[in-house]
Amino acid sequence: MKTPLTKETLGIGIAGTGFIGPAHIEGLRRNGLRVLGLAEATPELARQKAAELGIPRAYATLEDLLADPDIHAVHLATPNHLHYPHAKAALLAGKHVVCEKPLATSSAESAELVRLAKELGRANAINFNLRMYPLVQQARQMVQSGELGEVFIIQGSYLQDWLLFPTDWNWRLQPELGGNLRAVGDIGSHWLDMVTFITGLRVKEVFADFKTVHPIRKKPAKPLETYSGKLLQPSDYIDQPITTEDYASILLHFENGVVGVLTVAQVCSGRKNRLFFEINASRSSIAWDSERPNELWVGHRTQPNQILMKDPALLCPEARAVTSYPGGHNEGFPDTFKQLCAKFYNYLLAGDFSAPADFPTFADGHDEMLLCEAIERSAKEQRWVAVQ
Ligand code: NAI
Ligand code: SOE
Repeated sequence: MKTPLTKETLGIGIAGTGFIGPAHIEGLRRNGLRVLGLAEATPELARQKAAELGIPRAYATLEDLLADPDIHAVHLATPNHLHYPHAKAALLAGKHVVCEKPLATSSAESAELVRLAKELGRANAINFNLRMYPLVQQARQMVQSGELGEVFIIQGSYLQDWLLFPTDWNWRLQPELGGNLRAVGDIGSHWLDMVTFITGLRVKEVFADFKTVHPIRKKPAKPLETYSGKLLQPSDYIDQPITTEDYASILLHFENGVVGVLTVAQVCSGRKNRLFFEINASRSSIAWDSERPNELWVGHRTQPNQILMKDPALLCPEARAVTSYPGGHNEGFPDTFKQLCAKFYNYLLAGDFSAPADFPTFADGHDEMLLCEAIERSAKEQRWVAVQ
């Protein structure tokens, strides 16, 4: 009989340590979990990053990482086009997998990963980490307990400014690396996952309108990590035609006759990384802004509106479970990684993968792919498209 894994014996590997890989590492370490090794784009970079991040093993390739029997779980924080081949290889090597979003670049691929994980009995998560904000969990409880009444409208936006200038560049702008959808796949996916998580309502059909504000961008001659473009000089750029959307507005029909609208854009000066949702229901409304994540607005018609500040003493048990600090001690983006890692590894170490997961799984990643494909088709054909 195999000895069950414990926190002490569990070894974790990570592929990709650019912008977000280190947030995974930090989230793992804050849970007392052991990050044993990493793989990078090249063996030299792996050695350099392992030294910088204090990780004992640097592998020459992902295959080497997967061949290490001391590694039981793998985090994939690589560019989007690598998620499917790497997740598949990791599952086939018997590893549990936490994959960055999007899960794949097509629903055929994401469906295969869901099937493989199930057949091979491996724990799996997609990093829709924003679910783990305490006040997002609180919003879910408020909607699903019926406290707000019957939901009518779900609206909001996800806006950023880091791709505002035509000289702003990242691999996400290249469909062969980032996928056919850009703003929608990169950040709209977080919003869609969040509102479906909060309300429990699936999107039935969509009508999308896209715009590419910069049909030609200036691409730097050498690759760069996310958000590091601001450090470049305006020399050594080449003209690159852009086929993916800088902006999208999407009309949404949810189950139960609930309607909604989402706007996403990566060219909105001053909006650094602002996910905003508002849910209007028959008794009250709620709204939340990821740039002020410790405040939940509650709107009323017949009494003054309220701001609920994050304070575990005032939160429901689900929200309290993802809160590490008392009221007034603000929690933010890195804490969502800590909380997602806590939930995933508690589940993994408990060992019963038939139990329902309390974190986003590959199945959620697959749902998101189906939704994104409907959005892409709708924008192309300029009509309502049903989500498969
Ligand atoms: P990045 O470009 O900053 O980092 C990617 C890293 O992957 C780089 O270090 C690169 O050298 C490495 N890499 C490339 N090819 C590799 C290979 N074959 N094997 C191993 N490593 C390889 O990109 P960033 O922003 O960190 O994004 C990575 C992924 O994380 C994306 O899928 C993105 O959508 C997702 N992401 C999710 C966030 C969230 O909040 N959930 C936040 C930021 C990114
Ligand atoms: C870049 O747009 C990005 O880092 C996304 O890739 C993340 O998923 C989001 O959390 C923040 O913005």
